[in-house]
Amino acid sequence: MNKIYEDYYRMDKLPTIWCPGCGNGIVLNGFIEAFKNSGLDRKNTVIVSGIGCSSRSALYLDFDTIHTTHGRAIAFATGIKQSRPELNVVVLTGDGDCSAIGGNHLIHAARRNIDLTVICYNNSTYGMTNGQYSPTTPTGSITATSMYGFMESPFDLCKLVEAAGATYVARTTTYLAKMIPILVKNALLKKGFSFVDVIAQCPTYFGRRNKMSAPADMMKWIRDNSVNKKQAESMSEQELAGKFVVGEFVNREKPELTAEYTKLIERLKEKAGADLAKV
Ligand SMILES: Cc1ncc(C[n+]2csc(CCOP(=O)(O)OP(=O)(O)O)c2C)c(N)n1
Repeated sequence: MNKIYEDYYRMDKLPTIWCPGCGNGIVLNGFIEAFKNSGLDRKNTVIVSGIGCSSRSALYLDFDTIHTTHGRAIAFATGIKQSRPELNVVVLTGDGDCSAIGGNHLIHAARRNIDLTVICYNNSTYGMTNGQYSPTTPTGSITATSMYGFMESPFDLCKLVEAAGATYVARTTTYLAKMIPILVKNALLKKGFSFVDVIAQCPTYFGRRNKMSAPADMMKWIRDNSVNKKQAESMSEQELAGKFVVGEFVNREKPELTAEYTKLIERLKEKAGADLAKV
């Protein structure tokens, strides 16, 4: 194993539970590379995850980590950041974890613009529980809970968090693995709510049901259905249906919640001091 990864993995926890050909390792290695390049201090960083195959990532990382309950990773992360604003708080989560059961935490964390970095391992399914559909499952997909094809429309998580107020929003895929460390590093260094959606393959529970049982078939499917932000601008809504638009969508400045809260505390302390001086 490459030395950079060895430094960041809890080697005694390997091998992972992930199936051969799963995309999660690509996302996690991308995070490690991003973290190393960011210059952030591991000692001031907390990794938070929920429940799911992807959420197992927290267990494998040699950081201060907290593996919480399904859907509540962002809620725990919000509490950690509010009480210790000096920490870098990173959430590693699945599409089910952060946009189904945890969907409300996701939109409100983005609305509050609290300084978290959320990385969504978006494999379009509930991998850990054997492949039920999730809010990001493409329309028409066969899953354990849509045997005749998924009839609903998926969330575009990037558009969702952008509309809710996030300050950094980007998407890439495991096929475009080299983009992961670049976008995640930007997200880590951004003050505010940052979200990186990484489209990943689940050959075992999604691919097998959708005529892509080989991991390489899923990677080709991801490649063939990805369009970059620039190309997407000249495509119609119909042409974009079922496509993964990749790129950096939002990088803006807005007041960040914990910084504003700290300022309020300072103001109130000053006021209390001034009031006391009058007595
Ligand atoms: C409150 C609660 N509801 C349901 C579950 C069962 N459960 C465990 S993981 C999971 C879905 C995981 O899907 P996702 O977050 O997309 O992660 P993946 O396994 O695909 O990486 C579910 C429904 C649970 N553990 N707790």
